[in-house]
Amino acid sequence: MSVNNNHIVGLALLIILILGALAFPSCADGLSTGENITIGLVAKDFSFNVSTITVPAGSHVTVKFDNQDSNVRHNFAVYESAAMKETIFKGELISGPKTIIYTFDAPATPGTYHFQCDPHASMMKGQFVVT
Ligand SMILES: [Cu+2]
Repeated sequence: MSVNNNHIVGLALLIILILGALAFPSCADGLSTGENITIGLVAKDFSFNVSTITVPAGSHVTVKFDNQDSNVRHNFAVYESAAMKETIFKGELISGPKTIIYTFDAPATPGTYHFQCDPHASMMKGQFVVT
């Protein structure tokens, strides 16, 4: 009795390819190969819960933003610096208490950028570090 080994090997390779595709889904835009990063960010009493956010260059960033201030509009926005000459991401303002999911791609160039809440930039700000 003979077993078709080539068929078994082919099937095993196919399974490996499928598992690989599931483990490393392609990015939505189909262009970047950046990894996915999820960050939890809380706004409370006109303050963010973190002062530094660090992400890999070119990563797909998901920010789960939790605005806990009742009837206060906050957002999360990233700029090249506090001068705000270049906008990297500008999240929609939401009035608390509410959560929202923001998604954007981190800059491809490593460096120290700036994040803030636009209406309260003097109080709600930090470093957005790209490595
Ligand atoms: Cu704010």
